[in-house]
Amino acid sequence: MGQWDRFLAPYKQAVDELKIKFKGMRGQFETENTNSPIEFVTGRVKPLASIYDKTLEKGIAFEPSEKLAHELQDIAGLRMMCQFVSDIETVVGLLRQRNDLRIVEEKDYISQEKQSGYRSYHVIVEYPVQTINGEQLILAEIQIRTLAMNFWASIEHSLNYKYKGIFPEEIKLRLQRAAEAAFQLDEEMSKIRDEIQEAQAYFSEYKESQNTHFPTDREGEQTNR
Ligand code: 0O2
Ligand code: 0O2
Repeated sequence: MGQWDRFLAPYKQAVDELKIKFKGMRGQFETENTNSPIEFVTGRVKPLASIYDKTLEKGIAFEPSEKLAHELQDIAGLRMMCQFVSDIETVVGLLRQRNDLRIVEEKDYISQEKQSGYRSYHVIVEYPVQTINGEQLILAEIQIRTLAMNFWASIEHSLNYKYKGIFPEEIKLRLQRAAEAAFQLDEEMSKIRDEIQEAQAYFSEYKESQNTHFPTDREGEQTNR
């Protein structure tokens, strides 16, 4: 096993474990028939090429080290997507009350969006991973954002690759305007939140009732006789 594989292994474990735990939170809301503030969860270990780019940016050596682990807080990255802006606060509250991780920093790019137009709430956590060599504390970055913020960020991220971070002025302006439009969409949706959630609860009840009316295999056999 290479030294990078060995270095990144606990990060992979942290991402896998946290992804299961956060998806579990969504499941718990569903079991209780309560609208979940979490729509979906994704996670990734930062690819080596991106780690390399970040080390160049930060002027640190590209080698597995304590310094790298300390300076790059998003080698383990989780993303939690929400339907409504107010869900983000609920999710952050849920994170604050967990005792399997420790929050080391919070960055609010929602009330203070980035110059690019980027909006998201970032929580940096320290998460203990159990390994065969004992416990290892891993830093992970959890990005919490609405579906609209996520849509904007993924589009902008792809364009960033194309233009290598140097956008033509017109594209930059359009992206800033698109970010505002996405935020307007979030605001409008928030205003009819109760209406939307009532409809969603009605729809999931309807789906459940449809499921319970499907004949089981055994019933199917009987009716075919
Ligand atoms: P389902 O049944 O599709 O909802 P892995 O491939 O093992 O690393 P995972 O979770 O499969 O892990 O992949 P990833 O990329 O971390 O997470 C993707 C999950 O996010 C998938 O769900 C996607 O369906 C879900 N997803 C992506 N975009 C959206 C979206 O716009 N809305 C919703 N509701 N879900 C989205 P799952 O967990 O595979 O299950
Ligand atoms: P990737 O490919 O997502 O991993 P840092 O640069 O991390 O040491 P900083 O600047 O305080 O320190 O980090 P920040 O801005 O809190 O978080 C960085 C991450 O947030 C980025 O990771 C992106 O995922 C996301 N992000 C921040 N600004 C933007 C933006 O303008 N557009 C988009 N699409 N995403 C953004 P990486 O490593 O840059 O990229």
